[in-house]
Amino acid sequence: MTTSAFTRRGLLAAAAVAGGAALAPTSTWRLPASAAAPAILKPTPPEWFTDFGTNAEMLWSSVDPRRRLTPQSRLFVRNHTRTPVIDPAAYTLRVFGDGLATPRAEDEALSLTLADLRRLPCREVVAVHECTGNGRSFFASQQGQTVSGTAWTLGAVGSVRWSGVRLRDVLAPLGLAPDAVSVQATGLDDPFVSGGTDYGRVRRPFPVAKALDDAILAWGMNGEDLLPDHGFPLRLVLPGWVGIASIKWLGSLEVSRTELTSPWNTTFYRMTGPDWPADSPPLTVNPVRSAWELARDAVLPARPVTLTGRSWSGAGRIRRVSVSLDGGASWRPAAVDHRSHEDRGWTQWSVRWARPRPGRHELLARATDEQGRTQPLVAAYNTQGYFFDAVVRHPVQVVA
Ligand SMILES: Nc1nc2c(c(=O)[nH]1)N[C@H]1C(S)=C(S)[C@@H](COP(=O)(O)O)O[C@H]1N2
Ligand SMILES: [Mo]
Repeated sequence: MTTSAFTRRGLLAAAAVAGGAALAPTSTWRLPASAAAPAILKPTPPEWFTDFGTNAEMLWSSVDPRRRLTPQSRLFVRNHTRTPVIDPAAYTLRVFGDGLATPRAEDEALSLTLADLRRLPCREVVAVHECTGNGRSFFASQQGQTVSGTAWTLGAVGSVRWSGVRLRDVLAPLGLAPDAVSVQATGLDDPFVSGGTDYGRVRRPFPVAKALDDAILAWGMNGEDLLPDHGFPLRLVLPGWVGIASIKWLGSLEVSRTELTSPWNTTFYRMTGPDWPADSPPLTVNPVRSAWELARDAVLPARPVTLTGRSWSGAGRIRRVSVSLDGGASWRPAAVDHRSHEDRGWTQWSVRWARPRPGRHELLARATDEQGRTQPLVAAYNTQGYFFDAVVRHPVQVVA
């Protein structure tokens, strides 16, 4: 990466925008929001999604087993407020902080346009994208525990091909202070207000080490521009990490020589409750999970059938998957599709059920990743219901 990726003209233009940015409220970047505007703009029909208002969950029963990547139209949406509509021509990414080689205050942030970013080498990354709270409803239904937050089953996840630029290629021409440690990403969506508290704009810090490793600033998914709901025109992607780390509608990046914090790494998205220390760290790498490509309580005919599902881990590849067709009494290995080992997407698997007998059955799938992490049988309780990684009991009905 060389500084020539930012042309002199681009930098001058950026400097001009930076000068004006302090005067221009972010609302100039957006169409007028009406109070009646929906929180999610893409269609979320009931055959593809469970509607949670500001959030929408992908239905595993709608997943096409022949398709490895999740189409953008089918991907879950998790909004703290509502999807903003941003004019890409007026959009800039503001970069500031004392962790830059030449420190910049917020009001003198460097502003990068999409054209500036598109001059850098384009990168594509296939990776699982998943909400920290995926599977949360099973704390109640499977473990009898009360937790707060959206009652997802297992569909707050997808596997997609991101396209954009590496964050390290964006930072290289700016240079970092030798002791830069933290980067805070802030979204352009409305401030998040909950329980009478205004938490400000959705934002979360992450280590410079992750920024320089595999962080991406993405404008595309599966070869299309991002949809507004998924962060158009630009979002951060921290592969393998909890969904909240991948800030949508990325408005600014602050690079700092001190550890930055936000409610999204202190109050939210860390483990809280009686079993956790008060200083439990912010959640980062996603755990191991598995899902069957079936509706819960799916009705199956009593004849031989091949069942399919997927397993994934934030820490790397899936090494093996065990399945049980009898509620956990006996286990067998699933047939794992090893083509999925070429990238950071999820792993598809299948199992032949030779003699399904009429009645109710529970299907279980349990994966192990290449770090040796195996899904537990009970997930660790925490009040906000994060990281439900236990084996999920999936009921089906076989009819004669
Ligand atoms: N600006 C902003 N970024 C955000 C959020 C948000 O509400 N606002 N939600 C986060 C959470 S909790 C998740 S799980 C993912 C969801 O991304 P998606 O809606 O594109 O699937 O975005 C993250 N980034
Ligand atoms: Mo999330």
